[in-house]
Amino acid sequence: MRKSVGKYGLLIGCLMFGATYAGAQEKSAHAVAQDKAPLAQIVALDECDPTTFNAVLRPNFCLNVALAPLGFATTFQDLFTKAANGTPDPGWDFEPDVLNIKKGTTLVVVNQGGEPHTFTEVAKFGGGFIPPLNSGEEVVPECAGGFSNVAVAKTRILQGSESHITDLSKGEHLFECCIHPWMRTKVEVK
Ligand SMILES: [Cu+2]
Repeated sequence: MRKSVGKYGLLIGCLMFGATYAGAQEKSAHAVAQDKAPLAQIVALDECDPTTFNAVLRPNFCLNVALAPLGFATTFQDLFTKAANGTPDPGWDFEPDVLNIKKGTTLVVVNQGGEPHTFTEVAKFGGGFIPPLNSGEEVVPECAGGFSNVAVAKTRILQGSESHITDLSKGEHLFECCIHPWMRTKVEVK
């Protein structure tokens, strides 16, 4: 009996998650439509496993959006192991990877992952400020110093929040996460 209650609980949990997720999607699409300036959205994603991340970092560092009980999560140790092997976890991602926009468009960067990210403009893609996650790449100057560097801290996007980037000049702009530097997006402004 107890077991079947657990199963139903999980099922209801999934249905509720689906409804909340759909609601959030609808709301952000609505907000985009309402704004007069053209907007383009980039989504930050990750699949952090709350149990292992929070044990190492702090309680509630990784919020459970990855459905860890169903296996859709990467442990803290696995994230580092994959990066060290040169095959960083593809669940940590900015979507889309390439974006073409017209000048005057506002970029809306939404963190739908479970942990903080940065959306930091760099001259050249490279490593972030946590060397074991860099797959051997050098730390890029724009990420150096981590959050003790105000310029880096300003580009941080917490879970469930969004950042707006305006006034991008014509040409190519490269953005990466200074924590998980394989999260990369190229924005072409025409
Ligand atoms: Cu990140």
